[in-house]
Amino acid sequence: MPQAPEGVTVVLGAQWGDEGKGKLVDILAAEADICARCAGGNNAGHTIVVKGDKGEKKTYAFNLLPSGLINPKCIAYIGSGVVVNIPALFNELDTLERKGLSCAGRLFLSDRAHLVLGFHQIVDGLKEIELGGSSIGTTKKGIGPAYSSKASRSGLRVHHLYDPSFPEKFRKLVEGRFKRYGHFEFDTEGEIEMYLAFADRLRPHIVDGPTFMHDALTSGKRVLVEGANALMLDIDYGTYPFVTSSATSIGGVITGLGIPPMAIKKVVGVIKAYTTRVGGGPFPTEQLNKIGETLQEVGAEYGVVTGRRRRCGWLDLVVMRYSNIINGYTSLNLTKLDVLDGFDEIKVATGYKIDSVEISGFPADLDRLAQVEVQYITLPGWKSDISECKTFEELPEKCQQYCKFIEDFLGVKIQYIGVGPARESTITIF
Ligand code: 2SA
Ligand code: GDP
Ligand code: MG
Repeated sequence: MPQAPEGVTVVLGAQWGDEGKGKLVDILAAEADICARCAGGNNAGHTIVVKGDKGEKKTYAFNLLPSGLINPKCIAYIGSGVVVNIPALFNELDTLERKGLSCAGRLFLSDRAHLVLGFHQIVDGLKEIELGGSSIGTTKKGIGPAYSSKASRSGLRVHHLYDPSFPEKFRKLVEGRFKRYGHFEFDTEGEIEMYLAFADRLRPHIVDGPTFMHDALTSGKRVLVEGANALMLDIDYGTYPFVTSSATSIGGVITGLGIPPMAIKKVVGVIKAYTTRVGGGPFPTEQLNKIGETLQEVGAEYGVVTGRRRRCGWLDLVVMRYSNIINGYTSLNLTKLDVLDGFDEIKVATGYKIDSVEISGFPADLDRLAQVEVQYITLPGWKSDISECKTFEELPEKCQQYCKFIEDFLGVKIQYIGVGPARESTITIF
C-alpha cells in the first residue's frame, strides 16, 4: 500500500488519564488534516484553553469530538472503535456552534462505530449499584454496557440506524436488560423514535470507516489521533477491573481506525509531572495527605465530565516504564510541571518491592499490587514560577534536572513541556 510520508501521529495518555492530551492535540492540529478518535466515548473529557480574537481567554471542553476541531482547517473523524451516544454528539456540536466554532462539513463518523443507547447508560448506573463498595467509579455514560453489547455481538452500530430491523433489534436489547436487571423505567418506543429522527441529521456525516482512512493515508493526509483515557485504564493492560471498557493503548488505534501499524510514525506519550486518577482502583503513589490536597488544588484536578475531585499523588515511573513498553513512545509531553513550583522537594517512584524484593513490570493481580512497597527518590524542588518560561534553558536548573531524570529513567526524550493550561504555555524542545 502506498504510504503517506507524514502518516499518523498518535497522542496517548500514559498514566490514568487527564494528562492534558487535549491541549497537545489542539497544538498539533495546526499541522494536521484529520484529527481522529479511535476508542472510548463521551466518558473522555479534554479541556482546551485558547486566546480569542480579542486576546480573551476561551475554554472548550471536548468529550466525544476530537479536540483538533478548534483548528478550522482540521477534519474530525470518529472511528469504528468509538462508542457513540448520538444525542450527546449533537449536543456537543451545538454547544461548540454556540461558542462560535462551526464544525459544518468537517465531521465524519464510521458506519461501524457502535451506539451507546439510553438503556446502556441506565445499566451503567445499575451495575455500579450492584457492585456496592467495590464499584468502578465509572462516568455513568454507558460506556461499559455499550462495549458489552458489542463484545456479545448484539450491539447496534451506526449503519443499523438505516436498517428496517432497527426497532426490533432495539426492543430485543432492552428486553434482555429487563431480564437481567428487572424492569426499570425506560420509554423504549420514544427512544426508538428519537434515534430514527436523528438518523436523517446524521446521514451526511457517515462514511465507510476503513475506506475513509485508507483514502486519507494514500492521498498524503496528515492524521492526528487523539487517545481517550489512558494506558492504565486499558481493558487489557490497565488495573483491571478498575479500567474503562476500550483499548486505550496503541493497539486500539490500529483496530479502532482500521489502519495498518506501519502507517503510525509517531506516538507521543502524555505524562503529567505527578499522577492523578479519578474513580476507584489502585493507585500506589497516591498521597492521602496535604501533598495530595496541594496537588489537587494547585492543579485544579476536577473531572471534566463528572466534576469529581481527582485523586493525586507523586509521579510513578514504574507505571511510566510499563506504559512505555506497551505503547512505545517516540517522545513525551510532560505536562503540568508548573503545578510542582511550590514544593520544597518532589518524590518520584522508581521501583516496587514485595517482601523486600524488587519486582519487574507492573503486577496484574490487584492483591499483589496492594502489597507493593513503593521505592521513591527525592529530588529538590525549584521553588519558582515557571509559567512564563518559553524554552527549556529558561527553566530553573532543578526543574531541568527533574525533566532529565524522567528522560534518563525512561530512555525517551521529552519533546514538549506544559507550564500552564493555555496553548501558549508550552515549551517545544524539538
Ligand atoms: P467508564 O465511564 O466506564 O469509562 O469508567 C471506567 C473507569 O475509567 C475512568 N475514566 C476516566 N478517568 C479519567 N478521566 C476521564 N474522563 C473525565 C475527565 C472523567 C470525569 O476528563 O475528567 O469527569 O470524571 C475518564 N473517563 C473514564 C473512570 O473514572 C473509571 O475509573
Ligand atoms: P485530557 O483528558 O488528557 O485531555 O486532560 P483534561 O483536559 O481532562 O485535564 C487536563 C487539565 O489540565 C485541563 O484542565 C487543562 O487545561 C490543564 N492543563 C493541561 N496542561 C497543563 C499544564 O501544563 N499546566 C497546567 N497548570 N494545566 C494544564
Ligand atoms: Mg480528561
